[in-house]
Amino acid sequence: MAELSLTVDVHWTSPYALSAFVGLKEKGLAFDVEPVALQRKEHHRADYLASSLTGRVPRLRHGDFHLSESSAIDEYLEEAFPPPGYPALFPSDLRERARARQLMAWVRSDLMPIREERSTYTLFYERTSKPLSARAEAAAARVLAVADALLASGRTTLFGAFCIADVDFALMLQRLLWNGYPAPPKVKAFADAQWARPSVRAWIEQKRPVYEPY
Ligand SMILES: N[C@@H](CCC(=O)N[C@@H](CS)C(=O)NCC(=O)O)C(=O)O
Repeated sequence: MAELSLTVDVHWTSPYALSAFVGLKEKGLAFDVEPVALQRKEHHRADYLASSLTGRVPRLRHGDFHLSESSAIDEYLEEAFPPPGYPALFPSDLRERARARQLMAWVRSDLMPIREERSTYTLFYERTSKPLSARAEAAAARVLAVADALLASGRTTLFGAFCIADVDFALMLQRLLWNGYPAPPKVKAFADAQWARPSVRAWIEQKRPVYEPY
C-alpha cells in the first residue's frame, strides 16, 4: 500500500477531487487512487465517515492521517512536501498567495448557477448547449471580469508561475468555454493552457464508467 492515497468519485467528475489529484501530481508524488461510487452511497459507510469526517470526496490518506476538503488537502500537501524540495502549489509571495486562496474559496463557495447549469458532467461526459439562466449569465460575467482583471496578456498563469488556483479557476472557466461560451483570447489561452497540463490531462483522460446519476 502506498504511503499516500486519494479517494475520488468513480466517475472522475468531482472538481474538488480534481484539485487534490492535480496537487499530488504536480508535487510529483506517488499515490494510489481509491474511487468510491457516490451514487451507491459508498461514502456513507461507517469506515469512510469515520476517517473523512465530512463524508465527501476527495479524502487524502497520508500514512495513518486522513484529510478531507480539497483546499485543506492542497495546503497540507504544500506544507508536508514543501518547496524547494518539491514543486510549489502556492505562490511564495504573501499577497499572491492570499489572492490564490481568495480565488480557491470563491470558486468553491460562490457561482452556484454556473456550477449547477454547467456541471462537471458537461466537461467529462457530455457538453450542453442549453442556454444559461439570467442568474448564470450574471455569474459568468463576473467570472470573466475577474479573469480579465487578473490575467496579464500573453501569460497562461495567474501569477507568473503555476499554482493550484490556476487549475481551480481554469476549471470554472472551462465550465463556460467548453460548452461554447465566448471569452476573450487571453482568457481562452489561460484556460486551455491549464487544461493541457500533464497533471490535468491525467485526470481528464481517466477511463470513466457509464454515468450513473445520483
Ligand atoms: N468543500 C468540499 C466539497 C466536496 C464535495 O462536495 N464533494 C462531492 C463530490 S463533488 C461529494 O462528495 N458529494 C457526495 C455527497 O455529498 O453525498 C471540498 O472542497 O472538498
